[in-house]
Amino acid sequence: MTSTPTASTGHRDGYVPFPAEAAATYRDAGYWSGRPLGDLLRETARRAPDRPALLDGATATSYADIDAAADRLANGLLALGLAPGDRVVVQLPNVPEFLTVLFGLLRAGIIPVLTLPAHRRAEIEHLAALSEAVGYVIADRLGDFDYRELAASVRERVPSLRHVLVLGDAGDFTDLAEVPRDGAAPLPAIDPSDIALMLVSGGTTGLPKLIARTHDDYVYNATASAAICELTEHDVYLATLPAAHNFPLACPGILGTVSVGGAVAFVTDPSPESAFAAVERHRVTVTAVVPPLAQLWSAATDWEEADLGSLRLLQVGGAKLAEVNAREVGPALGVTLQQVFGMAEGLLNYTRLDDDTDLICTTQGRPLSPADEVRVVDAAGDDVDPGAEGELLTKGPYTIRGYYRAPEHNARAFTPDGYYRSGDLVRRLPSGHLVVSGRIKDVINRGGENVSCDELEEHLLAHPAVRHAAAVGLPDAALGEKVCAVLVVDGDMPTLAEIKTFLTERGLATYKLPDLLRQSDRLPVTAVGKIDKKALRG
Ligand code: OOB
Repeated sequence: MTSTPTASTGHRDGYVPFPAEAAATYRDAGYWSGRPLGDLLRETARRAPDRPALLDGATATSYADIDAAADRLANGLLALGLAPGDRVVVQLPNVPEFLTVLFGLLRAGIIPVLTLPAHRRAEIEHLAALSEAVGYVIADRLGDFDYRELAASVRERVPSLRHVLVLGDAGDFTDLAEVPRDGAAPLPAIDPSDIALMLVSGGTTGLPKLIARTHDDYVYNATASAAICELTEHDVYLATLPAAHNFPLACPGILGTVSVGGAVAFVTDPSPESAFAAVERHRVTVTAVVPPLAQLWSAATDWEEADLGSLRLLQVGGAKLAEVNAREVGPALGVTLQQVFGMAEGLLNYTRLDDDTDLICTTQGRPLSPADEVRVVDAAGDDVDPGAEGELLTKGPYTIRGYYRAPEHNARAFTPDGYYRSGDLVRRLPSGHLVVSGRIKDVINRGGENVSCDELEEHLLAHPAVRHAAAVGLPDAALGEKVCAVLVVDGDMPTLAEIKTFLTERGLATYKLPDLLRQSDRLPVTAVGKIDKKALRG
């Protein structure tokens, strides 16, 4: 007799669950619907089997076909010996197979650990060891990077890793296409309060942390986001940012689009040339980008010829979009701009589609859910006056209560009553919209005066020659730290004296003026494309 497999509980060691009382509230209020994440695809496939789920080149794959492929892969993975509750590191570029792999794992109750294509040995080894991953799914190569070499070295160092599954030329490993597709193993019953998948923190210090998201919370994350963005089955979502990142995955992203029966397309190269061609070809209506990319796309409309007429909504988030840039995006690309201030830990803030232009261009949105609890506090942890700057603390129906297997860090990163300390400095407007003013730690201490990097960068960007700007503190014998501005410019590099005059005319205090300027061709970026301050400080 075959019995339905259930997950062993090992994967829950080191998981911080929602307290029972909070969980009951979220369930009773309907935020948690009790559905496994894999059912988002199942439900759409039942309702609209023939609608296109995936657009790739000239091919459209239907919901029914993707649904069946996910089941077959789930069966095959179980037949290979993987078990519900196991963790599998997934590191794929933005290829169509991402969708089947993700849903295949979810259907088998196997927990994907979603890493980014730009992660390298230090991160993958750490994440595989921390999650005690038994599997690692990669593509053979991307550009001139060979993931099989990375897998070989990770496998040597992480004893739990038994299966390396490769999309493309598998070499010594297992070809993903050869995972048995005729397995008859029954798919496990999924507990919706259990861990669905793990995201990697975008944290600015130390090694990345694992963020375990439950079926209940992530279904809500994706479906409520789809509602805010008014996604319908007529929408086509382009995964421009790495698909494993929370923003393109579920805000509303790929999962939100699947939940309403829209179509998803992928690009591995987010440059205007490649992304605009994809927009034109697939009649893309929605996509999400980080601010440097939004700027590049806006500028590129001057020279790229592609027809972007289908695009209705451009979501920009992941880092602060300066007001000057925000004002350009909508008119340049002919879209509604939506600012999204989110975090893999949970809380999402969106400007609403019908917010007025000033709100859209000067704020980073307001919380997604009526059940999101947001506090803005001072250094002592007390609520600041309305409208004043402070650190954002939050808890709610889709915000974690602790990182996975990180008890010491959790003691600092969460308050005793369960709020996540975001480290983000914000001001809250009477409408509930938040204005992000920096990171607690992204401050230069110049002879005892605090200079907010974000504030200085915003002023630098207003200079007509400055395309990108980053302010960093450099060690200084006299001052402790001095202010260095790294600039990417169009045309001639302004002199330090010119920049100082410009900033002074904008009313900036003298102690905030840069002590030195550096010119750069490009600023270093993180795995998802945000400006990498850590690397700049070197
Ligand atoms: C998103 O998620 P993460 O986990 O990569 O990074 C989160 C951090 C936030 O704590 C904040 O410091 C920064 O990135 N951030 C923003 C921002 N959006 C994120 N800072 C200023 N303005 C914004 N609009 O980056 C993320 C996750 C889901 C949706 C969107 C972004």
